[in-house]
Amino acid sequence: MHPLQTLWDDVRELSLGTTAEISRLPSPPSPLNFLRDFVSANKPCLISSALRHWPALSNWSDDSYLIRSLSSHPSDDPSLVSLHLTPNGRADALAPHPTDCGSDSLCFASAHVERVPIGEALEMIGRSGEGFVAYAQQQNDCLRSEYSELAADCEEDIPWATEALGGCLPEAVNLWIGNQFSETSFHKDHYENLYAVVSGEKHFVLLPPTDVHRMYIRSYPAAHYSYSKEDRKFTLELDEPARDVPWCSVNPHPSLEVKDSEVSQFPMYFKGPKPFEVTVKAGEILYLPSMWFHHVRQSPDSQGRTIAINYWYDMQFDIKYAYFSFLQSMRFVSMHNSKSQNQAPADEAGSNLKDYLHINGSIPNLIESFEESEDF
Ligand SMILES: O=C(O)CCC(=O)C(=O)O
Repeated sequence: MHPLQTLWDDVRELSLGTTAEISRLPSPPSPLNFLRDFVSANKPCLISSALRHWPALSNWSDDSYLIRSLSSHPSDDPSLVSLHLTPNGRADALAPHPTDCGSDSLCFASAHVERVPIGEALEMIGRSGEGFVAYAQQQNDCLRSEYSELAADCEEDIPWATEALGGCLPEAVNLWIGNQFSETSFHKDHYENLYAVVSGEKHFVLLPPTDVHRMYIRSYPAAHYSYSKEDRKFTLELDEPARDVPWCSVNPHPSLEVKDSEVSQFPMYFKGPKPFEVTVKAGEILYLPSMWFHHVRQSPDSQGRTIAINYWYDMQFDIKYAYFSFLQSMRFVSMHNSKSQNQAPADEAGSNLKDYLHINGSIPNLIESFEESEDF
């Protein structure tokens, strides 16, 4: 067996479990248990009955409450919230390259972002699917800035997590308001994430940092959508100056038409150990450990909406971080000249599993190269 496959199996057998399930706790853990069993082990868990006391759980299903609260800004201007618009609900995700139309090259596409009053944002989210998809979110501590008038309806931190993580308040607290049309592509963050769902459900697919090679991280040219309200049209343009973004190539939910081709392009993902899957319901918190890869979809509540808050705490840049970074910096270059687009040769992290993993009987000749890889 290839050493990488041994690693994937070992972490499951020794720590994470061999099913696609993560640990479930019926109520919040003590800080000590949380630190010992989950943070130190870099292991996710789902905590039920975690937000019972939050007024947000009842208040935020009422649009007029949200609009009233966010219009009572101390200045005369109503506060504006960041609304991310895309043609298909996939922001910060791979999309067909805007100019290289003849091939199947891809780019990394960011959303068109507008700052609008909350009433308009809610209306646009409700109309998602009519030629655009709207997702109210901004990963810049937006609960404590754009939505500060709502902050009293939840907690400024998750107390048992704050204590376990060293006593400092979260670095950022972000609010996400969307529905089933928006999804978040596979990526990882350098934060300990306490992800609290207020309404609707979030569906996570998770992979541990040890499985980094299964994500086929490659460099893609950065691009951004612009949306014209008059024409109701999106255009996708490459960023200027040009820059590349290293991003995960795998979509865990390919449509039936492309499934076979995705499986053959990304066999280490589709044929390796099952990823962990968890649905987080209103009132629950997911502990998503630092450096874990996550892909997120959502289902709305009866009002047609999904609302969540993530608390990003500083992670420890400790020995685990050093090991994970080292692992990510290992690039495997096949001797066979596998054809792969958008990719520097050193990035050919197993576009063809047979080239270097023991799946079909033998491990052919390999060159293993250790190269600096960009953070993402
Ligand atoms: O809820 C989402 O759409 C994405 C959440 C996420 O990526 C995060 O909390 O890091």
